[in-house]
Amino acid sequence: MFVRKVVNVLCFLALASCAPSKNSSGGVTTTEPSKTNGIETCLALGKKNTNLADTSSVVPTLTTLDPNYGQYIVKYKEAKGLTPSGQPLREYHVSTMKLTSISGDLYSLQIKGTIKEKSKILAQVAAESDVDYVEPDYPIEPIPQTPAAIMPDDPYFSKQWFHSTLNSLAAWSVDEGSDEIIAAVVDTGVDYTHPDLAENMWINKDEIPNNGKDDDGNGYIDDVYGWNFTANNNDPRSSSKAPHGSHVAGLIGARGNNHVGVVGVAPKVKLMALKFMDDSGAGITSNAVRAIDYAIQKKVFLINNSWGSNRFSRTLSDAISRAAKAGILFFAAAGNGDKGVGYNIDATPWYPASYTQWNVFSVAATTIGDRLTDFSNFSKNKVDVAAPGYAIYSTVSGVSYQMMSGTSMATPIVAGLAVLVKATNPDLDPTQILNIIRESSDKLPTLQDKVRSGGRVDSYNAVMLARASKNCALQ
Ligand SMILES: [Ca+2]
Ligand SMILES: [Ca+2]
Ligand SMILES: [Ca+2]
Repeated sequence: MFVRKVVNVLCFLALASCAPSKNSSGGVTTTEPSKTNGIETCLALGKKNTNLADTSSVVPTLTTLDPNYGQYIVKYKEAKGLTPSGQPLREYHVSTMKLTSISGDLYSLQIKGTIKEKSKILAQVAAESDVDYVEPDYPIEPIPQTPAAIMPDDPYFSKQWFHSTLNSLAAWSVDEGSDEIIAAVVDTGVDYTHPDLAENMWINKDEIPNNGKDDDGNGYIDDVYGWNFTANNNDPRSSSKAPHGSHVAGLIGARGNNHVGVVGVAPKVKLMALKFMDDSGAGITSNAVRAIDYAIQKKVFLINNSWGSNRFSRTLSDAISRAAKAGILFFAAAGNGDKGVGYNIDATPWYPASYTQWNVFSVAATTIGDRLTDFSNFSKNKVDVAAPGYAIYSTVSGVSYQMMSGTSMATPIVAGLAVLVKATNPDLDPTQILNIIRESSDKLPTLQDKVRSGGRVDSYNAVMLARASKNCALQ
């Protein structure tokens, strides 16, 4: 545990050392156009000019002759009538200079060379008797979209209070997830025909459907959406009696902005349906292990595990180790305690949340008021973060939706967040992704002694930290 902690701290420090504001050229701001120039230009363009007859002259200054640009606008006092490929009126003995007509008296001047050479040329051009002024052809940037501009059209979005706690809208303005990232749902099955899940279901492209053959040679015949390990068939849908897995799947990634239902934490993702608990919700360890091994073999990004037991299993622990070796994240619910009262899993372990492999990331549940729910288990050592887990609205079997509460709901919310982080910066390694989720969580006084990070997850903080970490590779 000590080694794991030290490694994680070091990894995070490596990320934290990246200055988000530093530009990709290594911060040499004297030779690059400043970003503010572009933004000021945008603001200036948005300002209404009430004096249409304004004839105030622009006197060239040191600022407008700024030699840090490659392109300038030259305004002559009168139209020159040159063709677009026209020649400069004076020869400056610089072969890398090009003057082309914009319209009438306006010309575009491109200059290459050192700052010193460019300064000299600009001064010469500006001093020409027929030149009115010279100014940089300032770059203009689009105004960033505000979160409100991308409000999804899913009709039940407003029922999902947790998106406002997670700051989902702002997070999605950075990244919405990716169809390249696979999240395995090891649970009671996933209704892959649900209109809000169908588009985000993983499809086994190596398997030819319904030909009675195991085309990809993984031991499962016609496994297109995943596998049903309880009935040993290729239909891993959840039933209406045990819709738990479909609810979990919708929290990771119900399709967003599709005019239908709800939105998952990652509106774009690929969900793999691995059913190991039957229609009464019962399952056995060996089938959970078969499901985990299926996911490992298909190289998923993460496995969501909203289930557990108070018994340690060597077989299950070894399967988690195989996933760890393959770099697969293993999200585990902290458990719901007994009779509605959560307990410390340091004293009374709950598995798989209590396993100690680096990839086991355990999640407690919070209320709308940002407190730990009464039922949520906790641990300063074994539970990594907290996430919303009370009155959570998501997809269930059939064309249906339901409100559910539990650490089972908090866990896929964090799994969805991991998808957003990975999509924002695909170069992050799995331990860095877990560090980002912990470190970017909103620290809450009531969680300090309950979870390792002391925080409740925040999607926007997490994707911003993931984005800032992109500069790491350049240092
Ligand atoms: Ca197969
Ligand atoms: Ca087949
Ligand atoms: Ca939807």
